[in-house]
Amino acid sequence: MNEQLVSMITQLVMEKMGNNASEKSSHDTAVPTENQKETLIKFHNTVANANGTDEVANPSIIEQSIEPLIKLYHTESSNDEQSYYSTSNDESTYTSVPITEFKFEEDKVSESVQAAKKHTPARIGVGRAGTRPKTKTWLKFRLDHAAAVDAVYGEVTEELLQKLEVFQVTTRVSDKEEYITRPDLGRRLSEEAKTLIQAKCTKNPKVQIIISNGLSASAIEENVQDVYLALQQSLRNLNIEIGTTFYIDKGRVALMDEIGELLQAEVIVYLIGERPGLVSAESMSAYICYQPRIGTVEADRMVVSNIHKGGIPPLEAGAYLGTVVQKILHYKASGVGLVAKEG
Ligand code: B12
Repeated sequence: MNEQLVSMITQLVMEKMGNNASEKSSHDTAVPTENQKETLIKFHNTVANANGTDEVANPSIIEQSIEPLIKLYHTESSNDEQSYYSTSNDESTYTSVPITEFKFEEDKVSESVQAAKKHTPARIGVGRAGTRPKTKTWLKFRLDHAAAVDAVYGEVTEELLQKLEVFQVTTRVSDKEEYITRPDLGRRLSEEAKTLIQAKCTKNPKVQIIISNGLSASAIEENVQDVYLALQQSLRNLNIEIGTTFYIDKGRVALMDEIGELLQAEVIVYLIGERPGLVSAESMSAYICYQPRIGTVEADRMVVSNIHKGGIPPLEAGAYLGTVVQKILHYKASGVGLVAKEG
């Protein structure tokens, strides 16, 4: 439905509600002939019919027995402009209604809020309609929320894993509900995973790269190819040897400790989907740790977060991660330990 028509309908209904139907406008002259008419919309008085009974429950009865309150016709005028005409059951003549273009009311925000809006995609200064959010704000919120749910419940495709040439392992989590409610199970490998990793991976790697959907499969789908490619190139340029990369379904960050223990990796770079917010559902993080082992404290981990096209560009992030790994290997520490050693 176009905006002009919405505006027209709104105006007609408001006139009817205000009993202004008899007030004719200056456009009241044009009366469409029968062959010009194409009934677009009929408005019935569904609150109460002539007998005072409510017939909303059965629209077919309304259709057959009661004249609509307003009928709206569409005609093409000679200069190809759209025109709409209305008739109503309490008037004997056709009435054309002046068409004014519909526009959303501009948001009135102070200069300081306008300045702040330039620096953040956060929902600030979005106005309100009475006590509620405006329709466009509400629809955007619903869209972003739906994208967040899709990201959490979605899966990384087989096709992507094949392109990355990685094999897949599982954690102790059986499904998404359990993944969300039992983070501890996402921090432990399944027995099959341990066997597979030991069979397929190079032991004692300088750098072990691992990938997991975590809390956003969309983040991995969108970013991992570019980040992985740039990270591999960066590490190769720095002559840092990479182990055998693999993919973990439903992993949590601290799972890197068990993997570090199993493979005796010097550094682990863990590419994982971030919990989606309502700004981006496609944001990926890289968690890095020097010699992660069972019992590693959180302070020894580092994170490069917000990797997506609206944040840190994936290629840039990959290249940067290589230099972080180099520094970690040099100082033999990560996180707070690295900061302390760097001085
Ligand atoms: C959820 C969350 C938390 C939760 C984690 C609890 C949990 N069990 O989920 C809580 C509230 C505890 C938390 C704490 C902190 N967080 Co936090 N957190 C996040 C958030 C919103 C999502 C993380 C996520 O999706 N992880 C992926 C899932 C799959 O991982 P997970 O295994 O379920 O959870 C682990 C990680 O989330 C990790 N983690 C969470 N935050 C941080 C921060 C750092 C520096 C590290 C190394 C790890 C880490 O700890 C969890 C348990 O192992 C991110 C925002 C983002 N855009 O990523 C910020 C974010 C990662 N956190 C941040 C910060 C600064 C912190 C704190 C240092 C705050 C503080 N001053 O205390 C602490 C550090 C905690 C730590 N583990 O070392 C920053 C990191 C900035 C940076 N680039 O260094 C982020 C990016 C937020 C931001 N925009 O500022 N965080």
